[in-house]
Amino acid sequence: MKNWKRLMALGMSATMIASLAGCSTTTSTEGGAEDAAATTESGSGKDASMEGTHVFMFKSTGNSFGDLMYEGFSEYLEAKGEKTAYKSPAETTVAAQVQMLDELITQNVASITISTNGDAGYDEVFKKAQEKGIPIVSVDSEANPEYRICHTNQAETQDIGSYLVQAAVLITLGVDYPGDGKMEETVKKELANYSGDEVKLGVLSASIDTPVQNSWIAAMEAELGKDFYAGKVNPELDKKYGNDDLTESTTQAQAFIAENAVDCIISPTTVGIAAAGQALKSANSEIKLTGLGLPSEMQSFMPKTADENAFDYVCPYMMLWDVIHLGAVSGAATYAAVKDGFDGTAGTSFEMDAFRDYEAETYEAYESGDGTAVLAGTPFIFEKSNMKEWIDVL
Ligand code: RAM
Repeated sequence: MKNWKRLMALGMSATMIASLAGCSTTTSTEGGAEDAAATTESGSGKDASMEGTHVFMFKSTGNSFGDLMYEGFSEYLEAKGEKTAYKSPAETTVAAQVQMLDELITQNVASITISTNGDAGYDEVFKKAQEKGIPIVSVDSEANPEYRICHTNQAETQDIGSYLVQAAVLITLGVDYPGDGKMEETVKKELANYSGDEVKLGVLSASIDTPVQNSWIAAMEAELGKDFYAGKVNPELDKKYGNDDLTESTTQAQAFIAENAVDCIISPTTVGIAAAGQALKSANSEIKLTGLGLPSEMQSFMPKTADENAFDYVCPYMMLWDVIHLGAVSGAATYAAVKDGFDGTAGTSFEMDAFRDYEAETYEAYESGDGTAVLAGTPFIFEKSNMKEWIDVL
């Protein structure tokens, strides 16, 4: 029996919780396809033409986060009788994605749903897609607003940035997860009584160009600008980049350990946080860790039962959202663009069918940066009381 109440962290709706807890069929292909042409296709097998196929492209292969999004994307679209394919380059670079996109567009795919590796460098290939009438929807990491129908946002950017900083400060001060909706007030109270050395936070990110991580880092910096941090927490983040590669992220985590200049590392990437967890644990470091992680990948670095001392572990608590549902929402946006004339203009909407335990829902596009987005969910906390039940789910 799941502890539903415990899962209500950070305002997650009951429907979403039920759905996430109910989806135990995760088939993460962990590190699965390492080769450059890594592909998973539904439909009639390897030699099938890509024409008419809905392509899902993640930043690179070998990342369970991308695999889980594709799981939701393909499940949603296949239920509608559509053909899907998972295509990601081996390298987490703009150039590698652009080359792959170019080939797919030539093959007349039906749509492209993408998590990008950068803000710039896609114009030419996206223009080619537009000219051929192939819609582009982005998810997780934004595509250029000029060419996308809309972005599928996992959760409010500022919320993610604020919660990550608040968690890192509380963890540094040795304070357990204070409970739903209580993070900011607890940080204020704890810092008001704090007279120790200035807290210094580090960030282990993906690539220096990744739009989504950079937007979260900007949100963290905005959070650190709030009055109650002044003089207590250093407003500058010490940033390092592991390129969403396990080896490079480990090297960067080891650099944090060697320099010993930060109290807590925030890693807003599932690859980075897992690499840092292992590096900090192996080194028996006093530096603590939080960020965005998958419970299955973080189980060795986090407490798993309520009676444990969270601070015996490298990462006392962390957060994420329903990755599978996020992929499904991007699939629904793409489907609406191809079949129902959804053009992503602010104020326009599409209907998403019921998905697993989520009921049918209408998503309305809103202004986001220079383009528009739909909002898929909210972040929630994984901590000692709920970790165990999530390890098999995400
Ligand atoms: C990683 C990716 C992705 C990010 C998640 C949290 O797997 O970098 O972009 O959203 O982590």
